[in-house]
Amino acid sequence: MNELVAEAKAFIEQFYIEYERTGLEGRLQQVENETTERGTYTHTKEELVFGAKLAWRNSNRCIGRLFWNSLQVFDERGASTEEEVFKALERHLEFASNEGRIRPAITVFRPSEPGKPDIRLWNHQLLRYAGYEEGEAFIGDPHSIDFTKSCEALGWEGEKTDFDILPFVVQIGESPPQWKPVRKDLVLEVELRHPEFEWFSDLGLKWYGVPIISDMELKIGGISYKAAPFNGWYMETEIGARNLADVDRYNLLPKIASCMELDTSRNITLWKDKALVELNIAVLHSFKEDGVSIVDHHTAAQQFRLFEENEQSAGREVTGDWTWLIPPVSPASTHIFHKAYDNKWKSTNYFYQKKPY
Ligand code: HEM
Ligand code: NRG
Repeated sequence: MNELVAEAKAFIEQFYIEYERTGLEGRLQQVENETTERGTYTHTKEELVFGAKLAWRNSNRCIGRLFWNSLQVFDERGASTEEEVFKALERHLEFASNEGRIRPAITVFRPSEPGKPDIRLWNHQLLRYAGYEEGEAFIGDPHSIDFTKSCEALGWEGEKTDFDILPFVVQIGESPPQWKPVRKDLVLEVELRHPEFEWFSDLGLKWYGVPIISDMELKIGGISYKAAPFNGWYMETEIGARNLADVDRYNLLPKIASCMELDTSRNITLWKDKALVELNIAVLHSFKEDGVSIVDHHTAAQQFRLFEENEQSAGREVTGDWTWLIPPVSPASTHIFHKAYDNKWKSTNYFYQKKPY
């Protein structure tokens, strides 16, 4: 039995067992016949919905998995032109943003099939800030430098602010990639301010509201969906302790510490730690005040504990990647730090894939 048939059968069986469906044998036979004839098989809508949710439940690095079963799945396997893909991305953005009450969602485009060109999204996230190298200095997000160059090569031009939203870039097969600016009315952003430090808003910092990872491959029962952008909401540390703080990202700790008038000449003042905490407070305060969903790392850890309990009750083992699950701020203040996780990877999951550019 070939590998695809084996993976397909294992997935279909899991679906029928978890959903307590009858008719497993017939469906297995169908999948095997179809795969032998065409070299692939087609998921039913229900299998696709379950598969996308299951892939989230199996994401070892995700602390947000308590909500795996409430994922909204948009089936866009019928989209075949770049224009149709752009439209579906806009719909996703609008649905997910929901004026701040963010809804976890995934849009699934057609899978890889023999004889059909793949659909690929070049963006790392549907919303992301451009990055430019200007001699020694950077403008914007250094993480985006390569992709920004690709966009420029395709004819896109940014305003060269620190927060230029990059365009959607879609490629079908070997055709030239097509790009489209993201409609401004669809971009939710939060300007950052601090509940006590009045000077904070003068830093002119902001971040977008919805993280929508668009460069991972969704694999369900051996079928590969290379374009399947998904989103939840942010945990504050992703913005406040990494995106805006990492030395190779926006690198803002020295500036914030100096505005706080901390002694940055000696490590023992813990100026970086103090600046980090205040930056994270500013992120939480601003998102909350604007009514944009966000979770702090303590609440996220509690929710993850509930997920672990739910899984145990259902008789399933929780796999996890400890190095990613612990939050980057005060990790030992969460229960996650104090236990071990099995980092075995289940095969229905979200995977990294080779960049198309
Ligand atoms: C990773 C939180 C929803 C799949 C992560 C990380 C955090 C997180 C903090 C680590 C990111 C990093 O360190 O860069 C959340 C929260 C959610 C959520 C608060 C709110 C609902 C989702 C959804 C999916 C998902 C809806 C998929 C359907 C993943 C995957 C990773 C991840 C695949 C690993 C990404 C990578 O390897 O780069 N999540 N998540 N998460 N999450 Fe979630
Ligand atoms: N750290 C990245 C986003 C990674 C995924 N995080 C989520 N996913 N919250 C960043 O942009 O900071 N999600 O689907 O909600």
